[in-house]
Amino acid sequence: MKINKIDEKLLDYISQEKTSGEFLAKELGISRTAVWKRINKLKKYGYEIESSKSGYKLLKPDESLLPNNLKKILKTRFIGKEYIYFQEIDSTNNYAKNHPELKHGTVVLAENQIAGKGRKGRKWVSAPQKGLYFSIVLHPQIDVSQILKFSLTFPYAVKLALDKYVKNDIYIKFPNDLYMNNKKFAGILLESEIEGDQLTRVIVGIGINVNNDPEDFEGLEVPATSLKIEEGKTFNRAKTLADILKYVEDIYLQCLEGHMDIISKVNEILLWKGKTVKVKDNNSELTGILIGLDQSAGLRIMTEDGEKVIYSGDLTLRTN
Ligand code: BT5
Repeated sequence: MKINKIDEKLLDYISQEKTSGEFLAKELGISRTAVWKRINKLKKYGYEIESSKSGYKLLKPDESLLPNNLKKILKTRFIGKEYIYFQEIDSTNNYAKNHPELKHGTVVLAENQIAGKGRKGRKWVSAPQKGLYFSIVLHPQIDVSQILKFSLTFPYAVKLALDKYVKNDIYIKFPNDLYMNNKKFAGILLESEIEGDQLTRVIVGIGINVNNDPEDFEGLEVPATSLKIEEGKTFNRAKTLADILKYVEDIYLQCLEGHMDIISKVNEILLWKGKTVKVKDNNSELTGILIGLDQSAGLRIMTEDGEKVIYSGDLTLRTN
């Protein structure tokens, strides 16, 4: 469900001060009962709204991911200038894919995804109102051969943005998951459109467990965690999102202009370097010591048969 303009206006009023139902009804051109119904709907979606005889007041307004709040704190030039906000959707990546008209830099965000996607048809579990689930639409015009290197921009930018707020070290698991204390707290799904040998449109889907609780990960096959669980505090999601978008923009531009050696940067924080890992890709599997990234962002693995470089696959730590 998309929060419509009337909901947004209503939230804008009650985020500033306690506002009477009568005033809201007049300003929004709806009845007082309709105001009350909308307030109840918003409460159901997780907004903390204080209601009393004298009116309504939104609690913690600076933490809301609503467009009016994000715009106040966003410091980017083009990423997030167009911002589409959903209370609930199937998948923000699907929405972006199905809307080719979306401009370069558009961000699509949802408080809840009922069919959040991972890679290879896997699922991304999106606990409502607790994480950050969004897609960035980019029109990069780069050579297809650069995709893997280009894809490192996003986990690296997320790591740098979060480093300011966290005590734990953040690692990147090839190709672009984010880990803390050997547990996954964020995943990235890139969906690309290619014309000739040019990458013309990329949808960068980013899912981050921010204030998620342990029970939100029940049934997952990988050890999962959230920033709140590892850091023992609740995060302001709006501020976190604004910072991430700023870092994504900066690193994206630096990489495109050739001012950053993203491969070396990621190499420094690559998860499981020096450890024995298993890499599974479709029907093949190999085991060896993870050496690091090569110049094309492929993963170097020292196997019993010598060094191999892989460009895709799922990594696990060999435990025996
Ligand atoms: C990913 O895939 O990690 C990419 C996830 C991208 C999610 C974002 S949310 C916004 C945008 N819209 C979408 O529909 N998707 C993107 P992959 O590497 O294939 O990992 C998927 C696996 O991670 C699953 O099979 C689970 O084992 C695990 N998983 C699922 N939900 C998780 C969560 N919330 N936290 C940690 N692990 C999770």
